[in-house]
Parts: sequence; structure tokens; C-alpha cells
Amino acid sequence: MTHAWWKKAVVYQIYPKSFNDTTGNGVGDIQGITEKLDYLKKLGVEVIWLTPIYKSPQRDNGYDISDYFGIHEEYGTMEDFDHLLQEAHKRDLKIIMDIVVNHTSTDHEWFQEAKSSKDNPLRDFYIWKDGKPDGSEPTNWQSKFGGNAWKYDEETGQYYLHLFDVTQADLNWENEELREKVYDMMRFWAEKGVDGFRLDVINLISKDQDFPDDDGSVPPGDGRKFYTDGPRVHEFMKEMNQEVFSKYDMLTVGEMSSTSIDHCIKYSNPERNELSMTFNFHHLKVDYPNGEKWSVADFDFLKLKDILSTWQSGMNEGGGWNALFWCNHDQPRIVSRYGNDGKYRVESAKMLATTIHMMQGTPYIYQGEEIGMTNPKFTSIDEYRDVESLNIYEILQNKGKSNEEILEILRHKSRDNSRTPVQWNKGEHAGFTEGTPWINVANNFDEINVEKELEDENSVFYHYQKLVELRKTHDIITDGDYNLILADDPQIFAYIRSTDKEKLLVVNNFYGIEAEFTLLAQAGIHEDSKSEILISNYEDSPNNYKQIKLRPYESIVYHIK
Ligand code: TEU
Repeated sequence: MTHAWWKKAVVYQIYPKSFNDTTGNGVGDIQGITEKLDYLKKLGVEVIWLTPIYKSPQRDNGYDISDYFGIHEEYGTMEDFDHLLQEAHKRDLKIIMDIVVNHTSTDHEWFQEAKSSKDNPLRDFYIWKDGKPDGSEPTNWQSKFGGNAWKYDEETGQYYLHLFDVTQADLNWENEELREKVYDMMRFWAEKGVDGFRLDVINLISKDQDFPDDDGSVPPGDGRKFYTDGPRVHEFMKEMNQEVFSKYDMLTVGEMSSTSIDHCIKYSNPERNELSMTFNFHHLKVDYPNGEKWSVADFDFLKLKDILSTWQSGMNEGGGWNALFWCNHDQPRIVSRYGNDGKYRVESAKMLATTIHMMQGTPYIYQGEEIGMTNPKFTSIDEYRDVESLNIYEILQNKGKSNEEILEILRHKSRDNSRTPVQWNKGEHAGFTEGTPWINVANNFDEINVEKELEDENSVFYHYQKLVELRKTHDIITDGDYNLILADDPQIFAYIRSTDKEKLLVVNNFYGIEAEFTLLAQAGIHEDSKSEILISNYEDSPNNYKQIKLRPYESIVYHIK
């Protein structure tokens, strides 16, 4: 079967700030990425996604862009970027850029113009509203980082909308001229030769133009139902595709906040000409009791299986395409979350990797995940840098929570958990910088680092390398149907991938105690089928797949013909 190239690719996400510093200023840089291309080549990935490297005041680490055509000084220059792209392409590595067009930084010249007066021609590039008759905010919508989503501007006497930080003003997609400017900018990067785009919170760009208050009848009542997968979003995506994506051979992946399968099918079914694929986050909310992120709780394993399986089957049936992932720069480290970052760190990191990499879709590996990096377990609020974490600290304090209680929550939930520097070796600052890192390195770097991983043939790194390779050599991973088995088993996540000719049986023990796996006849595997183990995380996993005594976090993939 022939595939669009991105259906068989694995993407590696780089958060430049924390990747590799070559100048000693404590912040990673573009040259630092170029230096590590051979390392990524060794891992076997084909695509690199760079989170924003544009000019930015860095209130939200680059997701607050002040100039889409320039490079943030700490990261280097446009020449450095061109060099990186060239060196990547030399090695058959592709690069996709992060495009943030739901909002810009309030430092962006468009906003500066817009804010200067009510009749400035660029006023309408953003979303301005009068307050309610009593002067209060136009709606009760909440910012994703806490507090009301509207900010009053003294000079012009109106409010502007910011779904994220107060310095991230939402763009007005109803304005056609704005849309054209955005497409021009995208073409600029495409013309440079980048291979695709990751589109930040792209399903939030179309707002209900009535701007109603949220009456809370649909939880969480923060206004999201009026702008999530909003009224004109698919029209805008088609236009973007027509104006930009269709002119190049690109991978386009949309980050979809609080979305649904139906919408993701629409975004990613090739017949609709919108995007290549979508990220959704439902499987990463099974440790939010009653939808509350800012609390500490075990994850709901049955729900996790159900959500991932529903998306596997649903997207397949609707002709959509999933981006597969456990980790990114907004999520805590998966091994500290659904795995075990103590005694069974290596086993559970490998098990989690296998679980997601044997599914249908395009897998994404977030820097450090491939060596089983953990949450850093910071012990003071002074160690945190993330604007969301700092806001929440204050909000929870005002609600009466103690310092220790809040720190415990942040140790589990803060976005900074995944933003600590990549641990390259056991030298000073884990080999990340010769200066003072902008955020502390996790203190387990002498045990967990790239150098050590590369020396150990049983390391987490080589497990990822093998998973990436298997996707290239076995089309069934891309094409096979997905069927969950033992849906109610409280410890085992097992599923079968199948085509007419072959099957993969994927069996994972998600816990640190033994589990008994029995293959039932309903699974549809013939008695006399031949099998081999494709990958496992214990050296001596049993060949007989019908009855298995799984050890802690044991994970085995059988190839059955
Ligand atoms: O994130 C969007 C988003 O909604 C979340 O993942 C967000 O971080 C989380 O809900 C907060 O609890 C994207 C980027 O990935 C993130 O880093 C940016 O901060 C955000 O958009 C704004 O651009």
C-alpha cells in the first residue's frame, strides 16, 4: 500500500529552550539542535517538530510571538536556522514549525497598532468589546491560565480577549485581511523549505460572534463551548489548506483543545482538505478527578483504555488520522505519571512506549522521553518558570491551600515537569550548558542520561529505536485494524492489530505486580498460528502467547501469521 509519507513517519519534538545550549547563556539554541542531528538520526525518527523559535518576549516560552519573521535572539539567527534546515535535509530529516495564530504577543506590532486607537486600521485584527453596562468584563469566559479571559485597556476604554496569558491577545479570524497576512506568513516558511506545520490550538480560532456568557449548563462552564471547534473553524481550515498547504507536500498537525472525534475526523480526513492529523488530549485527562487538573490522583486505567481505543476505532472508521503521543512540553513526564519512575522506571518507560507506538497513527516522541526522563520533583516555588504554574500557585494560595499542598500538586501537574534540560551526560548541568541553566536540571541526571543510554544495549533508547524501526518494516502497524481485548481487565492493556494476512498481539501490564493473561477464543486467533516476538521489555518473555504470567510492567508484541 502506498501512504502519504507522514503516515509512516515518527516525529521528534524539540523544545529548543531546554534542548542543548552551545553559547553558555543557559538557554538552548538552534546551533545546539544542529549539533544533535546525528543523535536523532540514530534514533531513527524522520521528522523534527520545533516549538516556537520566533521573536518573542518569552512570557509563554515563545507561544507569545512578537515577530513571525524573525528568530528569538537567545536561539540564534535566521542564518543559524537556514543552516539547521540544510543540515537536516542533508540527513533526510524533515523539520516542521510551530505556528501560533490563535493569538500573538501584545508586543506584536499589529497589537501595538490596534491598541493605539479605536479607529486604527488594525484594530479589528484583535477581539475588542465594550464592558457590560456595569463596566465588568464582556463575558464570564475564563483564561486557560486562570482568571477572566478579558483585559481592560484604559486608553481606549474597551476589553480585548486573551484565552491564554494576558500578553497573548486573540486574533480576530473574522477579519479577511488578517487571514491573508497569516497565510502570507505560512508561505514564507513553506518557501524556505520547511516540511510542515504544527498548528497551536488551531480549533479555537473561530469564536461565536454573539459572545454569550456561559451559564455553566455544560461543564466546565468557562466559555469554551463558544469557541472550541467554533462555527467557522472548518471553513477557515479549508481556506488555509487551499491557500497554503495544498501548494506543498506538507505534514500538518493541529493541536485540538477539548475536541471531539467527529471534529477530528473532519479536520483530518484527506477528502476534506484540511489537515493531515490531529492531537487530542482526552487520554491525558484520566488523572483529573471530576475534570480538575490541579489535584493529585491516581489515573483511571479503564478509562484510559477506553478513550485510546475509542479514538483508534473512531478515527479509522471515519477516515481520520491520529497523532499518537504521551508527552509534550505541556504534560508531565509519562513515566512519572502512568508508569513508575522508581524501581521499574526502565520497564515501565518501555511498556508505555510500546503501548502507544503499536497503535495506528503518527507517533511523536518528546525530547528526553526516549531515555525515560522523569518529573524533576522540585521542592520550592522558586524553581518554577512556567507562567501557568506561577498563576496557579497564586490562585490556589488565595483559595487557602498551603505552600506544601500546592508544591505537591505542581510536582505532579506543572508543565515545567517536562521542560527541564535534556540530560546528555553526567557532567555539570547534565551536559546541557556551561552556564547556569534557565531552569534547574532534574537531580537524577547521573543515572539517567543519553551517554549512559547509548552504552547500554538494553536501554530505553534502544527500545524506542526498535519501535521506530518496526513501524518502517511492518505495514500492519500503519494499516491494521485495532481491537481492544480484555477491556475490563484492571491491569492489562491488550489489543490486536489485524489485516487479512497477519496480526499483532500487543500485551502490556500497566502495574508493578504480576498479572495473568489468557487469550480468549473471541480474539479470533487460530490455534495453529505461527508466532514470533517482535519486541518486549524482558529478555526472556515467553513465546507462548495463549497463557502468560506477566511480570511487573511486562510488555510483549507477538507477530502472528
Ligand atoms: O497549548 C494549548 C493548551 O490548551 C494546553 O495544552 C495548555 O498548555 C494547557 O491547557 C494548560 O493547562 C498550546 C501550547 O502547547 C502551550 O505551550 C501554550 O502555552 C498554549 O498553546 C498557548 O499558546
